[in-house]
Amino acid sequence: MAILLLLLPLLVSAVYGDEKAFIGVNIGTDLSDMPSPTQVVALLKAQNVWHVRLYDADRAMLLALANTGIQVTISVPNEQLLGIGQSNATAANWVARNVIAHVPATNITAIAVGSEVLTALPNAAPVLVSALKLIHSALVASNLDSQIKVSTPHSSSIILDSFPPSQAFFNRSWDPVMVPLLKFLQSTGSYLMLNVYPYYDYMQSNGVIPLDYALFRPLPPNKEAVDANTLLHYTNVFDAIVDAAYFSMSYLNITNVPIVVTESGWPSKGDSSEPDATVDNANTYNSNLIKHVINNTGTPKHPGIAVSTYIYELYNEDLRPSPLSEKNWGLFDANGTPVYILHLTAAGTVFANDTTNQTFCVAKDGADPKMLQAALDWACGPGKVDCSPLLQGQPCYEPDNVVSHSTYAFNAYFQQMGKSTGTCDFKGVATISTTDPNIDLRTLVIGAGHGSCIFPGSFGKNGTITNGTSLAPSSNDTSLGCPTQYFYRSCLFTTSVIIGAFLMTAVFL
Ligand SMILES: *[C@@H]1O[C@H](CO)[C@@H](O)[C@H](O)[C@H]1NC(C)=O
Ligand SMILES: *[C@@H]1O[C@H](CO)[C@@H](O)[C@H](O)[C@H]1NC(C)=O
Ligand SMILES: *[C@@H]1O[C@H](CO)[C@@H](O)[C@H](O)[C@H]1NC(C)=O
Ligand SMILES: *[C@@H]1O[C@H](CO)[C@@H](O)[C@H](O)[C@H]1NC(C)=O
Ligand SMILES: *[C@@H]1O[C@H](CO)[C@@H](O)[C@H](O)[C@H]1NC(C)=O
Ligand SMILES: *[C@@H]1O[C@H](CO)[C@@H](O)[C@H](O)[C@H]1NC(C)=O
Ligand SMILES: *[C@@H]1O[C@H](CO)[C@@H](O)[C@H](O)[C@H]1NC(C)=O
Ligand SMILES: *[C@@H]1O[C@H](CO)[C@@H](O)[C@H](O)[C@H]1NC(C)=O
Ligand SMILES: *[C@@H]1O[C@H](CO)[C@@H](O)[C@H](O)[C@H]1NC(C)=O
Ligand SMILES: CC(=O)N[C@H]1CO[C@H](CO)[C@@H](O)[C@@H]1O
Repeated sequence: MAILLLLLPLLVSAVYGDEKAFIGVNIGTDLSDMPSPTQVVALLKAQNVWHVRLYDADRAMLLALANTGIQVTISVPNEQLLGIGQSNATAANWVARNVIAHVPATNITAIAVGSEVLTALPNAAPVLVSALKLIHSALVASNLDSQIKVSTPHSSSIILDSFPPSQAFFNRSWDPVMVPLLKFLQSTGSYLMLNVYPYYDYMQSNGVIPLDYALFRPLPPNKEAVDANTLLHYTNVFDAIVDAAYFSMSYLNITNVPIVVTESGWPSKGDSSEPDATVDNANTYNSNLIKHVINNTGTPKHPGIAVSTYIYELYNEDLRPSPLSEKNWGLFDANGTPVYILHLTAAGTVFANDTTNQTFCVAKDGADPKMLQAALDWACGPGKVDCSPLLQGQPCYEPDNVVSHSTYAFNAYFQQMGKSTGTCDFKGVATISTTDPNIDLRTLVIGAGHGSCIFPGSFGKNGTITNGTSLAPSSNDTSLGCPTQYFYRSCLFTTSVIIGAFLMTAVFL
């Protein structure tokens, strides 16, 4: 028995493979100003997102995703399910139009047939498995079945008694669908698609589920949930739900179907009845979720087994119906501006860059222009900031005033010095700000006709974070010569002043 138990994890990992878990995003399109497919793809690339799920098979979107390396899950919308489930020809047609027309240029890797059909459209449940099978046989006919998986996303509410996870089971009313469905997934090497929303579990628990447990925050040991049957410790709701799904499958004797979480997220805003839909909570949930998934942590039942997850969702969808939270699940607004900056220091591979503690250095309000000028000259000279974007005709020349130019230079210096303590002072004329000066200034003047002045460490129009490396000193040159052409007005420093500049360093910084 002991040997069997020890072997089990090995068997599972042999069946599941040693795939690395990935993070993807869902792309809902209920926006009044939906970005164009090329803009969407630009954002995905800038943010290092290589896996997306569409809620349909929009032609323009699939064309924009062609030759990008992005892997795409497309969907059969619920409205089309009845037709497809009842007619081989309709299913074959759907595959011809939405799949065969796009592969291999567009890397379609899965088809989600319907969305939460058992709970959202129970009338279509009798044809669900048939729809999956007909789509699959159309793929087989085109020899695409090994590269494109067919499945259907479920709401986790079909799992009953989900704590402790070891006692969970699928609502038995759905056995006539779930049993053949799981056999289909098993025989085709596909996976169970599951939508996991600790937010709703937390909301509906009336205080039984601690917020920290839903947000993957550390719990005191006495608050950790322990499954009395398995003695497995659960440190977060997400794992408990995924394990409940594994146990529900094994209850039906299915032990080798992996799980992909097709939706998970947290809203950043809600109405008065949704006090925990906040930017902080959304950021904490999604940041922790991403770290958890990418680390291949797996779950207590299947540690190390990939549970790839698609974040819900890329954009805030302002056209979604009430409550307010429905419109606020997105990571970005329609302009591609992040709703919040994820804390991903360790993850690093998705969502571009860590901007934890995003801070900027700006000219102080009401600072003496002469002091600003002196500090600007210092930054562009001894401070080694590349001030060339401030030259006439260059992107950051406008607005041509000392406040704007010194803000650019102060911020560049601050970013280049790794924002270390004391590097945003400049004799008291600079101050740290949490507001992106690029966004502030752009709405005022920068961008009018120039458009591309992007401050180091700030967001570009794409919502991408600029590297800042181009602003680093380009060489080690210690001569501290006076690169006059970079100066806002003129080089105030003569050689004798350079020595003074070194002394001033201590005062300025
Ligand atoms: C598509 O994605 C799969 C991973 O599922 C990868 O193995 C394959 O190389 C990709 N194909 C193309 C054309 O990029
Ligand atoms: C359905 O169509 C596929 C081709 O798309 C074909 O291989 C299969 O035999 C058809 N099945 C039925 C039941 O007609
Ligand atoms: C199980 O599913 C049936 C059919 O949808 C539903 O009527 C019933 O309320 C569900 N049971 C529970 C406990 O949710
Ligand atoms: C699962 O397997 C057990 C033991 O083989 C059997 O008794 C049980 O009926 C099976 N359950 C299902 C749903 O197939
Ligand atoms: C990452 O995985 C290792 C085990 O593989 C685990 O010890 C560690 O706690 C995980 N880290 C996070 C942040 O989940
Ligand atoms: C963010 O700021 C906090 C408080 O100042 C600090 O403890 C933390 O280390 C910072 N994180 C990063 C990544 O700089
Ligand atoms: C968006 O970003 C790409 C590269 O990341 C850049 O080439 C392009 O110019 C940017 N577009 C705008 C409008 O900033
Ligand atoms: C950031 O700079 C490094 C080094 O110059 C470069 O390799 C990388 O591609 C840049 N990243 C972006 C997003 O521009
Ligand atoms: C800067 O100078 C140091 C010491 O002379 C040298 O090791 C380093 O490679 C130089 N860096 C660059 C970017 O030239
Ligand atoms: C935390 C993090 O991933 N920072 C990265 C931001 O991007 C720069 C340039 O690509 C990297 O050097 C940092 O490591």
